[in-house]
Amino acid sequence: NTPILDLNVVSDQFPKAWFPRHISELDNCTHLVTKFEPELDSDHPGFTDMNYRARRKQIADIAFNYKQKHVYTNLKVLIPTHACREFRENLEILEKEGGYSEHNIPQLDDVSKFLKKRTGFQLRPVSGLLSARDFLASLAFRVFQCTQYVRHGSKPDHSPEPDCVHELLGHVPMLADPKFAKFSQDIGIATLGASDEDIEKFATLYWFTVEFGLVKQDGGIRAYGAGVLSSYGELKHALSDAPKKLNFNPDTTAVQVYTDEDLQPIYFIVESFEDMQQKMRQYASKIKRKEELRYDPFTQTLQTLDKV
Ligand code: NLE
Ligand code: FE2
Repeated sequence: NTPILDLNVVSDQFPKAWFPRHISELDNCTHLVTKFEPELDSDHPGFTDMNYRARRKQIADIAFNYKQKHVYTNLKVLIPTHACREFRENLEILEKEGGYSEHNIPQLDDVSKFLKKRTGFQLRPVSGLLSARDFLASLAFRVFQCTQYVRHGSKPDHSPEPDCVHELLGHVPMLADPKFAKFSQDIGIATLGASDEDIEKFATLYWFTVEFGLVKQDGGIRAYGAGVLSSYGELKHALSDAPKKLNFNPDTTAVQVYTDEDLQPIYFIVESFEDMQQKMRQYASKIKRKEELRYDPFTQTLQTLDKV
């Protein structure tokens, strides 16, 4: 009789059968031996030095909260049932060719080259939150401005501000879709030279589509907005019964008040990407502007179209 070895059962024969088998599993190896710490040991030279102890604690927290794969593996569980088709397909390609995996945060430049080949979009590093006018203007050139830092390790499932998780897992897969890339660029072009009031409306439309949009697909509702797709908490919330869901209509969506601090209380659903694109085009054509613009990819220039 050969005994069956179950690695998860702690027996006398195999007292600690589990051990890390991949570098990422070191996330589970965070048990500390508290012996010589300044907080606990009165003989420690730093015991009475409160500044030193506070600094030690800060440094220890960073190490403790370091999670290599938490966000990626959790999101991957929801994606099959919660993300739209275009997102799922492109994430798969990014895993094959773009260096995406739970063990690796790819470099901006590599992802930018990947996107450039697929849809002509390129990523550009940005130091913080840009004004809506500047951010949207860059889309006109198929340039997407990306933050570099990562969210704090103590709150991995939702971040109110963009970070590299949001850019890479939320935006990039959608920007790899040709139709969605065109849609994004069209919003950008529509904002050029617009009044502050119109910029505000376009920024709101962008918010409720590219950032937090939901789409009808395969008989259900799926997420395509990057702010939803990069947040485990928000992705669950968005498709639950908790928030209000309204039909996308540029005229009303453009003036909907929104919060950028927490989970969204309201989402807008589009019938399809084609429908969304067409409605946006109609909306943009009603905006007063001095000139009609077209982007020329050969020279990377915006050209004025002569009015007929
Ligand atoms: N809520 C998103 C996330 O946690 O990834 C970020 C939204 C940025 C607009
Ligand atoms: Fe975003």
